[in-house]
Amino acid sequence: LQHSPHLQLSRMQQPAAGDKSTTPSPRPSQANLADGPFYTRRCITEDLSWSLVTVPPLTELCLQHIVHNFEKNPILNYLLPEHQKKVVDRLSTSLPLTVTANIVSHEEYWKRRCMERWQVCDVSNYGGSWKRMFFERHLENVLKFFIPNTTDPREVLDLIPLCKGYVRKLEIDQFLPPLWVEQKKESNDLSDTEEEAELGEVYMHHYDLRDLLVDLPHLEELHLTYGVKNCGMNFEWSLFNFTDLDCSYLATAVKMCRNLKVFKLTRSKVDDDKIKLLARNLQHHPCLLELDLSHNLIKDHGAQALGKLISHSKLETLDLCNNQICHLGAQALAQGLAESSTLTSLNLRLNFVEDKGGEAIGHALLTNTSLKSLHLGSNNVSERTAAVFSQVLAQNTTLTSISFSCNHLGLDGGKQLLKGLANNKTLIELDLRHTEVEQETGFLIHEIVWANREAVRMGSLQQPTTEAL
Ligand SMILES: *[C@@H]1O[C@H](CO)[C@@H](O)[C@H](O)[C@H]1NC(C)=O
Ligand SMILES: *[C@@H]1O[C@H](CO)[C@@H](O)[C@H](O)[C@H]1NC(C)=O
Ligand SMILES: *[C@@H]1O[C@H](CO)[C@@H](O)[C@H](O)[C@H]1NC(C)=O
Ligand SMILES: *[C@@H]1O[C@H](CO)[C@@H](O)[C@H](O)[C@H]1NC(C)=O
Ligand SMILES: *[C@@H]1O[C@H](CO)[C@@H](O)[C@H](O)[C@H]1NC(C)=O
Ligand SMILES: CC(=O)N[C@H]1CO[C@H](CO)[C@@H](O)[C@@H]1O
Repeated sequence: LQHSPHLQLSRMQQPAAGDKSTTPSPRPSQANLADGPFYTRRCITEDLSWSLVTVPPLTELCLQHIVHNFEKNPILNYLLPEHQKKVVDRLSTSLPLTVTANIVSHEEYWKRRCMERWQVCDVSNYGGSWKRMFFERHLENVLKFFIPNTTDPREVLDLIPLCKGYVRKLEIDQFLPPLWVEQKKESNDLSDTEEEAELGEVYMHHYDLRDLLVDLPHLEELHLTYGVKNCGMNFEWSLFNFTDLDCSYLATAVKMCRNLKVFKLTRSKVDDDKIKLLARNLQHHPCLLELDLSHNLIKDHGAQALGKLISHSKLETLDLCNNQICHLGAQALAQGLAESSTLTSLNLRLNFVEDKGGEAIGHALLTNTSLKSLHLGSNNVSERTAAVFSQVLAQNTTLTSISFSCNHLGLDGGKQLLKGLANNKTLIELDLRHTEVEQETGFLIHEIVWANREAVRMGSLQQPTTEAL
C-alpha cells in the first residue's frame, strides 16, 4: 500500500521522461524519486537482468534438493526409476563410499567413477559390471599399499561391509613389508644386530588376509604375489620374503574362502614346507578348480603333497611351471594323476623331471585319466619318454595337447612319436620345437596334428548349423 503513491508518481513522470528514458529526469525532485527501482518503468527489453526462465517444476526442485543433500540424506530407492536416473546422473563422484556403496546400484554412476580414476578400464574383465570393477580395484589398491603396523587396519576393515557384495576376484601383485627394514639398516651401523634380527623375524610378515577373506562371500578368484614392485635402487631380497607366518595365515584364509575356484600364488618363493601346509589346507576344499604355483621353489616333497592333493580334490588345472621338481616329485604327481578323474591340464614346464619322471607320467596316462593338456617343456626328457608317449598316443586317450619343446627327444624319439600318432584322432597340438627331431619326421607329425585340428574345427563349425536346422 505504501508503494502505490510512488507508482502513481512514476506513472505521472512518464510523459515527461518519455522521449529519453535513459537520461535522468531534469527536475531534481523527480530525479531523487526515480533513483530506486520502484520509481522507474520496467520491461524486459530494458532490463537485462530480468529472468525469462520459468519456475522449474516442483519435482525438479525436489530432485535438486536430493542431489545437494545426498551425503546427509541419501534418498534414492523410494523414487521413480526416471527420477532415480536423474539424481544418479548428477551425483558427485567424490561422495564417500559409505553413502553410495550400498545405495547406488546404477552402472552409469560407477562407470563415471571408474573412468575418472583409472585411465584403462576394461569392463569385460569384471563380468561387464562397472560397480564390481570399482570395488575390486579399490580394494586391491588399498591392499597393495597396506603397510603392516603402520597403516590403520580399519582402512581395510571399514571397507568390507561396503564391498563384500561385489568383489569376486582379487589380484594383488604386491605386498609391502613393515617399515622396520629401514630402521634396521640405520641401527646396523650403530650397534650389534642380534636383537634386531630377532625382532625382524617377528615383524617381517605381510598383511594378514584372514580378516578380509572370511568376509568376502563371493570371492572366486585370488591371485597373489608376495613382493614389491618398482623398488628400483632400494631392491633387497628381504622385500620378497613370503614368511612362514604369512603362509600359515594365507592357508587358513584360503581354506575359509568357501567359494574360491581359482587360486594363484606365483613368484613368491613358495618352498616345500609352505606348499605342504597350503596343500593340506586345500585338500578338502569344496570348489577349487585351478591352482597356479608357477615361478616358485617347489621341490619333490612339495610335489608329493600336490600329488596327494590332485587325487583328493576336484582340481582341474595345475600349473607348476618354473619350479624345481625332479623325478621323485613327477612320480608322485603321476600317481595323483592316475587317481584323479578331474584334472585336465598339467603344466610342468621348466622343471627337472627327466626321463624317470616323464615315463612315470606317460604310464599314468596309459591308465585312464582325464588329462587333456600336458606341458613337459624344458625338463631334460629324451627318447625314453618319447617311447612311452608313443604308446600313449597309440591308445585312446583324452589327451589333445602336448608340449615337449626344449628337450632332447632326438631322431629316434621323433620317429617313435610319429609311429604312435599313426592312428590318432584326438591330438591337435604337439609342440616339438628345439627337440632335435629330424626335420622330415617333424613335418609328418605336424601334418597329422594339423589334419586332426582341421577335423575338430570342421566338427565344431558343423555343429551349430545342425542345431539351427
Ligand atoms: C605389529 O603388528 C602385530 C600384529 O600384526 C602386533 O602383534 C605387534 O604388536 C605390532 N607391533 C608394533 C610395534 O606395533
Ligand atoms: C625371510 O624371513 C625369514 C623369517 O621368516 C628369515 O629367517 C629370513 O632370513 C628372511 N630372508 C630374507 C632374505 O630376508
Ligand atoms: C577308469 O575308467 C573306468 C571306466 O571308464 C572308471 O569306471 C574308473 O572309475 C576310472 N578310474 C579312475 C581312477 O578314474
Ligand atoms: C639331462 O639328462 C642326462 C641324462 O639323461 C644327464 O646326463 C644330463 O646331465 C642332464 N642335463 C641337465 C642339464 O640336467
Ligand atoms: C579309440 O577311439 C575310438 C573313437 O574315438 C573308439 O571307437 C575306440 O573304441 C577306441 N579304442 C579303444 C581301445 O579305446
Ligand atoms: C595322418 C594319419 O595317419 N592320420 C590318421 C589319424 O587317425 C585317423 C583315425 O584313426 C586315420 O583315419 C588317419 O589316417
